[in-house]
Amino acid sequence: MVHFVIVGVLVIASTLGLGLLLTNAPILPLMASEQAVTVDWLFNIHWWLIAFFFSLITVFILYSVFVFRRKPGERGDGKFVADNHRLEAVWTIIPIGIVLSLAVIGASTLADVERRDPSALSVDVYASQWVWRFEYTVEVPTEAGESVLTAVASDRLILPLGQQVVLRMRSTDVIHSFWVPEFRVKQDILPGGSEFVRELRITPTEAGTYQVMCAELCGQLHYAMVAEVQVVSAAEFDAWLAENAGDCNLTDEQCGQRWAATYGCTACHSLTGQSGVGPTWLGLYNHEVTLTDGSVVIADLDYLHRSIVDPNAQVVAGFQPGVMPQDFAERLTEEQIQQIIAFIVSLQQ
Ligand code: HEC
Ligand SMILES: [Cu+2]
Repeated sequence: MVHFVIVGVLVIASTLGLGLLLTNAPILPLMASEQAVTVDWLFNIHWWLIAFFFSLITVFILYSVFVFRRKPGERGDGKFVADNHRLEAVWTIIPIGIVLSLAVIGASTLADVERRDPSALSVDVYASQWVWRFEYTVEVPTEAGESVLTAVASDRLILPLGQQVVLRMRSTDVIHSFWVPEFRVKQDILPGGSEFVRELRITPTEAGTYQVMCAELCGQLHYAMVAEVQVVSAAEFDAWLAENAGDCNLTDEQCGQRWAATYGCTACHSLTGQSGVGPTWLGLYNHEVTLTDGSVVIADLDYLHRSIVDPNAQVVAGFQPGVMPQDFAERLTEEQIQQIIAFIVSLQQ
């Protein structure tokens, strides 16, 4: 009997020590969303269960090894116990209870993380090998007093503090996965066109700069599929959106430069002469380009236009078809395409 009391006390003490150590260890990154609070709460429940079972097993083993070791002069084997139905019932019922409780807690946590706020801000997310693109829909008032919807594209994800955002995510090629560790939640993004949208809800609670990374192995440059996430105040967010919405009032070249950045072109195309995922744009215009079939063409305005709206029609030698996103014909207006071309033309050596 006294053995059970000692073992019980040791198990409790070890569980408390280990549990406090694990739940307070600086293992997880900053908690930066409402959803993270729920996720970390569930995570801590698991730490406590782990601490308890680890203690239960190790304390029993170590206690037996030391206290019940064979002493000098002792002989024979230990007692053989078989068919202890009471013990078997206990070790069946307790784990079932734990597993069922975890199922209930898990389901309620999931419901909490997916809770919908009807006024959530909607952002379209396009994942491609190996860039992220984010599109906001903004209502812009017209001179006639009405308003039209325009899209604001960005290669960074800008989010307002304290408001729920629903990310509506599509992949243009293979499976990707949206993951910002500080927000805790993660969602796979599947190809299948605009009919196949995956949603993820996040309510940022800490202003700051984070990084979204792709959490699904998606090809050669998977590791480089990252983008900046900025959580700013609601006022800063509105100002940023207003600044980027509406018409571009700059020269064609400057507007083109802006679209090339916000639509993620420059993530793959360098302006400095170095090849990246795609060929450099420096000195491209009116120069010879060798294609994969060995033919040589001049990169005139027609060629540039075709390369943007139908990238697989003529593939540059040394590069893979299907790497450049195929949806720019739908995502960009003809005016934006012309402005990007004006920008490419301006990049002479
Ligand atoms: C994920 C990487 C990626 C992104 C993003 C991307 N491209 Fe490309 N692009 C490529 C690759 C790879 C090629 C070469 C293969 C081919 O011709 O399709 C290419 C080829 C081109 C070419 C022909 C270049 C040459 O040397 O002949 C043009 C022009 C071009 N892209 C424009 C754009 C524009 C404009 C955007 C943004 C609206 C863009 N690309 C976004 C990867 C990308
Ligand atoms: Cu990816």
